[in-house]
This record gives sequence, C-alpha cells and structure tokens, in this order.
Amino acid sequence: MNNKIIPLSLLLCMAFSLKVFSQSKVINSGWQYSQDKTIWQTINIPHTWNIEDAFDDQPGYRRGLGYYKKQIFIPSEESEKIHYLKFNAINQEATVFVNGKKVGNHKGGYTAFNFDVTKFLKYDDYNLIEVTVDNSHNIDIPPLDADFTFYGGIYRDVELISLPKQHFSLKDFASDGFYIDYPFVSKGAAKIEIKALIDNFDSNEVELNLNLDVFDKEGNSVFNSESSYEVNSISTKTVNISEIKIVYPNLWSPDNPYLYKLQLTLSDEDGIILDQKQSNLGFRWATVDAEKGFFLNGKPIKLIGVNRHQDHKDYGNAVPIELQKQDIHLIKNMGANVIRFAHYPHARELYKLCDELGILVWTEIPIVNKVTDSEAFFEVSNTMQNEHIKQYYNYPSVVMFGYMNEIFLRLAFDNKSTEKEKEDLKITSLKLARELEDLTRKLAPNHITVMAGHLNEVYNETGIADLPMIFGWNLYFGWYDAQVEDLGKFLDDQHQRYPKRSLLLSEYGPGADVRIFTKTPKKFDFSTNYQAKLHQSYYKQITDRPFMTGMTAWNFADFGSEFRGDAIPHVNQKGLVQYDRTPKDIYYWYKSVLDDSGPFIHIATDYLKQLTVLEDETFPIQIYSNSKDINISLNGNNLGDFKVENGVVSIDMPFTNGDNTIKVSTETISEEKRIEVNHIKTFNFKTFKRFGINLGAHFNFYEEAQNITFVPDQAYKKGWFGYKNGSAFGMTKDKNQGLPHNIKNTNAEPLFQTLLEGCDEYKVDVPEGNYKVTLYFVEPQIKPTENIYNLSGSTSETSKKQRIFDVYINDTLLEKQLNLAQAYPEKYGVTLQTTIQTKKGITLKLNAIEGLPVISGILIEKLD
Ligand code: GCB
Repeated sequence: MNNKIIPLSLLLCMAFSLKVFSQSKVINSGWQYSQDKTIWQTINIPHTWNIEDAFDDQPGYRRGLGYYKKQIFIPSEESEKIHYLKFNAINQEATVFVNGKKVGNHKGGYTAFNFDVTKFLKYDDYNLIEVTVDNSHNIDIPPLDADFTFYGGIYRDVELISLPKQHFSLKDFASDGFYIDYPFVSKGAAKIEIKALIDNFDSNEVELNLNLDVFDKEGNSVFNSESSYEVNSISTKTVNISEIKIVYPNLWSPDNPYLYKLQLTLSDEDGIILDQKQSNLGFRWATVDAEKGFFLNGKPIKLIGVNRHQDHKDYGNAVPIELQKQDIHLIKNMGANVIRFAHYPHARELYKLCDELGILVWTEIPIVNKVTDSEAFFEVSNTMQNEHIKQYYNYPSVVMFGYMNEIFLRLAFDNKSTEKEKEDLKITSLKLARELEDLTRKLAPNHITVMAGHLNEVYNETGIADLPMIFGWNLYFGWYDAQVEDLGKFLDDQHQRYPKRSLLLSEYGPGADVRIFTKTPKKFDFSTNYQAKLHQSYYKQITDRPFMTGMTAWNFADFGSEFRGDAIPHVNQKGLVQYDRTPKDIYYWYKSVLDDSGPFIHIATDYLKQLTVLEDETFPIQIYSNSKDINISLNGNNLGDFKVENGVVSIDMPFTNGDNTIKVSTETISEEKRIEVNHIKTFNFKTFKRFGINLGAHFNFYEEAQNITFVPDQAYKKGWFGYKNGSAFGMTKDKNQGLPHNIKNTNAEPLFQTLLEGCDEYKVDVPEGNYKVTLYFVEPQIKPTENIYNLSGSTSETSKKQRIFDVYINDTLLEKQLNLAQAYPEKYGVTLQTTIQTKKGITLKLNAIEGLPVISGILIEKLD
C-alpha cells in the first residue's frame, strides 16, 4: 500500500490506453413494438404504450401485453466474452428471448435485472432479442393498487454488456458487484470497507489483481492499494478490503456535497485490465433521535423536501433522463435537502445527481396499500428489496431505505371482508413488514429503515410503526381529514404516546390548479391560495417541533393517476410544480424559506390572469422573500415596509383598472411584476367587454381557451349580479363527493364542476345594449350506465336522477325541457348561446319541470 499522488485523469488515461476491457452498450434505438404481434412500429426506448390512453376520456388504460424485438449484430471478435443483457426497468413483468429461446423472466417494474445471454448468441451474425412485457394486474407483484398510473413498457435503458471472462460480478441482483460501507466516519478520520464479488467464467483457476484508488474532488489520489487473489474456475470470489482509512475527510452534506471517487480495477497477471468500476464516495453519518430529530455528521438537520414520482406530462414514465435530471436541479434550487423517491426506486442517474448536488434520499419499493397472502408475493417482494438495496447501495446520498407505504389503506376502507379476513390480512402484512425490515437491516446495516402509514390507529395497534427506525406519517389534515391546524395536535399526541419513535411527515399537501384562485380559500377547492395556506401552516407546525425529523411534501410535481378526476382529469394535482414542471407559486414560497444561497423575492401573481376585481375591493397577493423586510409599491405609490414572516407577506392590493406594476425591494435586490386587472366598479362595459361568472363557486377560474377569468358567484345585489335562490352543488360539502369529474368535450372542468342547484332566477344588471350570452351546463349525477345509451341495463335510475327545466332569458324561451341526462350520453360540458337586446338587465330563469335545475356558468359579452 502506498500513497503516491497520481491524478485521476492520468490514471484513467493509463487505463484506457490498455486493451478495452468490459464494455456496456446502450441499445435503446430502433426497437420494434407491437401490442398484438401483427402490426409493428419502430420505437426508441424509453417507451410506454400508455401515454395516450392513461389520459383520454375512456376509463382505464391498457393493462396487458406488449411485445418488443430488436436485432443486434455481434462480431466474431466478441466470441470469447461473456455477454449480459441488462434492463434497467420494465413495467412490470418481462420475459426475454434470444434467438427464439427463453432466457429468463423478471417480475417487478422499478428495479434493474440482467441475464447472461452468452450461450444464446451467434457471432458474426444478427441476434434477435425479444421481450414480452406485461403490465396487467397480477396479485403476486407489488404494487397491487396505488394512486398512480402503472404505465407498461420498457421505460429505462437497455444495455448489452460484454466482458472478459473475469470481471466484477453482475449476478448479485444486477448490482455493480461491489458494495461500499462506512463503518466509521468522524471529522478526524473515516474508514470504508469494500466488498467486491469477482466472477471467473474460465475453466481454469486464475490469479487476479485488484487495485483500489480513492481520489479527492480535484482528482488527487488519497489512497490506493493493490492485492492479488486466486479465483477458482467457474466461481465467484468475495473479496473484502477493510484497511481503507482517510484522515480528516471532507465531510459530505447538503451544504457541502464533497465527493471523493472510488475506482476498482481488476487486472490479470500481466497487468491487462479486465474490468473497472467507479463510484462516488461521500463521508457522512446519519442518526436519528426520537426527541431531537435527525442528525447529519453529528449536527441537527431538519429534513425538508419533497416526494417525487417519475412520470412527466406527455411522456408517461418513459421520460428522457436529461429531462428527469432537471427535476433534481429544480428540487435543489428550491432549497430542499431531502427527496423521497416514491413509491418505487427511480432511475439510478438521479441518485448519483443527489450525491453531487447534496440531497439526502429516502428510497423505497412499491409495496403500497395492500399485500397478497401468497408465497409468490412474499418472494417477489423480497427479491425486489434485494435488488433495490444492492443496486442503490453505493450512493452516499441514500440514507433511508423503505419498503412499504400505507399498507393498511385498503383494509381501512374495506367493507366487503369479514372481521376475520381483515385480522388475517393484518397479520400477513405485519409478517411481510418484519421480513423486509430484517432483510433491510441485514443488507444495509449503516442505513436508516423507514416506512410510511396513513392516518389510522392500525399502525399503532399492530405495532408495525415500531419496526422501522423512522416511521413516516402521510397526513392530509385540511384535505382528506379535519383541519390544517390539527396536524400539530396529532403529532404531539403521537409523540407523547410513543416517545421512543422517530417521526417524519412523509406526505402532506392539497391539490392545486393554477387556474383557480380565491380570496376565501377552502378545503378541496383546488385553489393555489389554499395550497399556500396549507403548506405555510404545515411548515410552521413541523419546524416548531424539534422531535419531528422532517417533512416531504406530496408531491414535487403533478403526476398521472388514471382513475382520478381532479380539476385536470387523470392527474393528481398536489404538485409544487405542474405536470410539465412549470413551478406553481408555492414552489417559490419554499425557496423563500429554504434557500439562503442568495437574496430572493417572488411576487405570486404569475397565474392571476385576467384578474377581475369587483366594486371597491382589493385582491390579496402574497410576496415571498428570504429577506427580513421588504418594501412594496404599486404603480409607483409606496405602500410601505413590511416584515416577512414565515417567508411571506400577504397584502390586500388596491389594484386600479388596467395595467398594474408591483415593485418589491429589499436592501439588495428588487423585483417587478406587471399584472393586468379588470377593476369593475359598475357594469358600464367601457373598460371591459366580457363578464364571466363561475356559478356555484367561491373561486375565480381562468379559462385559457377564451382568455377570461370567471368570477365567483354571489347572492344577488341590486345593480350588480347574483342568484335569487339555490345553493352550490358539491363544493358546499366537506369533501368533493358529488362533484362531477372527467367531463367530456371541455378543458374547463373547474367551471363545470361547480354548479348552482335549484336556482330559478339569476340576475345580471347590465345596462341597455346588445349582448351575447353563453350558459354552461353539466348533469352532475349522470353515470355512463345510467343513460339512455346504456344498452345493457335498465334506465330507471336515469329517470330518477334526471332534471328537466325550461331556460328563459328575459322571458324569451331559450331551451324547452332541457334534459341533460337524456340528451347527452355521458357527462358532457354543454353550452347554450344566444344574443339578446335588453333595455335593462339580464334575467335568467330556470323553470323546473322535474328535479332541481343546475347551471355552471354564465358569460356575457357586450356586442357593439
Ligand atoms: C397518499 C399516498 C399517495 C397518494 C396521496 C394522495 O397518502 O401515499 O400515493 O397519491 O396520498 O394524493 O392522495
């Protein structure tokens, strides 16, 4: 062993100047894909067959078989080598054939696997690779059920790896064949241990040299060693190297993501390099304390960050890696120090980036909502956790390994099973949890084990919450449950009852649509204002509690969940950024409290499009900054100095009609935003031409297609507008039960989704003139099986639910016997349009013939 200083670049040069050893070729281009083996199309990987049908009007998406094939030429020079096909992820079951022969099968959609295909290959010839992929529901493969779309396909890289007969093993659950442990790290010194698996495919015993090099960030060698080993014929040798000591290591942390590099070089007796591996090394140690929270390198650190799903608008899960990497940069720029890669392992490149950027990682396998009591399910789960830990072991950013999410969710909502069946399922879940916890601790002794549960006592009663080293609560107070303020009370109670348990808030957050904004944010209104309110309050409640290790918001980005009908159908909208990764305002709020790398201001007005302010009112605006104080002016008028608390200043902005400029300054920087406002004081239609009302709603809705904001509804006020009677449908309820979802032929769901029900008179006191009037309707309770086009069953339900009403405008009949359930086969967004001439005002009458009339919106346009 010696400590000669050889720069990394020089060593790499030396390595490459020798004969080429192992080689990995990415073979993503030019595959053939078919769903039935008759019509083939040429595609590239990453690929999924569910990009469109997971977002269309039809319920469900294709879960079934997909066939892939590709020819690869292998030259005769390669005939002495060992060849592996490596699939970095296929969702969810794959059977691989080479030249017509079955090579193997793999279950599980989020981890890598490989097959030694050497004996199946022909040299100096084309070889046919075929992969049959299946994403149908399979009770033996987790996840069985979850709130995200299980896109089918080969969606991560495929590699052909060709190696000399001696190499670092690829047979240990498709890992890299070596594992780095950090048995001891301190400021003064750190020790690492390497376990490497070396395969010898030769029928002779061989003598091999293993060189180990550690380089610092600048590429200087800080440690090297050389050892030789005899490796028996056709065998795998496990080599342990434990004498690696670094003095005064530069410690890795989110503030200082200092990385060393490890290089392992395998060579034969003549010094010919056979195989070489590299990895990041980051010296850090992480511990948890149930009272004091999370510690990194002996210092307390509140973990604050996000959960991430891997899919992206227009790509499904087949997202180019460079696009995915942008997520990690966005997360870092927000100031987050932790990511929970939910609910499955994501692409390995991203973990490497977390090493480089300094983000701590929670990674987990997708055992979500329920388990199957079968040997096969247990086996697949165990294999998956083996693959997961072994493939993701060497990233210094990974500090937490998990294996289950909300495992009792389905049980809690199950009203079909008997008590006995439920008890049995609890026992099965607990048994699997124990197995996986033990396995994780055994395989990853220097990591922290984690699991997440939902709001239910069952996690305490069964004792499952005491298995992992950190228990994560997924809590939706103020959304699915109770109120925003109840979070802290719940956590205090848990902490008091289970003082030895370390807790993390592993999920929280409301749905938010950037087209919805309001002065009066309410639970389940999908407004960005409610999103701000909830996140700001949660952050305070968590940072006020030292025992909480941290919080990870649900979710970094909006994501695909086919069965959902939120304000955007098939998308879970709890993201801090949109599905295409455009930040919502809340993203910038997090930046204001988390990122102190430089002065920062964000005026949260980007999404207030065509903002309409009525009468003498103002509109509330939030300004985010990491400064202590800011100065605000509007249109050149100084509104004063404001104290920034919890990253935010909320101000009722006295906007004037037309263009407004908000300017915010701190001592060092300033930021300006222009915003166009319709400040409507009376209905004179001089400064505006169109007036839209979102009936039955307390929120504004910006409709992009018409570039107009529909204002909230109100009770009638003389000289103004509003309903004489009736009440809001759906939104008055605590939950959004009853709100119509997935409305066809429109992108203006939030306009249609909220309705005024039982109103027979609505007035808008416009002045004399000619107007175009558009009325918006949807039948909220229609179901595809309850309409006249239903050929399979009775229509009696339809006649019960239907409502029939006549529509009059200023006593002129616009539509007789409007019967939405009868006239439209499904939930259609329907508009009626007319032009009228009025001397004074518009009065809309909905005269009920059967049931209560409904209406969703009114748009009035002044004609010249
Ligand atoms: C949860 C789940 C997550 C869901 C989320 C939600 O608790 O763990 O998978 O997407 O709630 O949005 O309902």
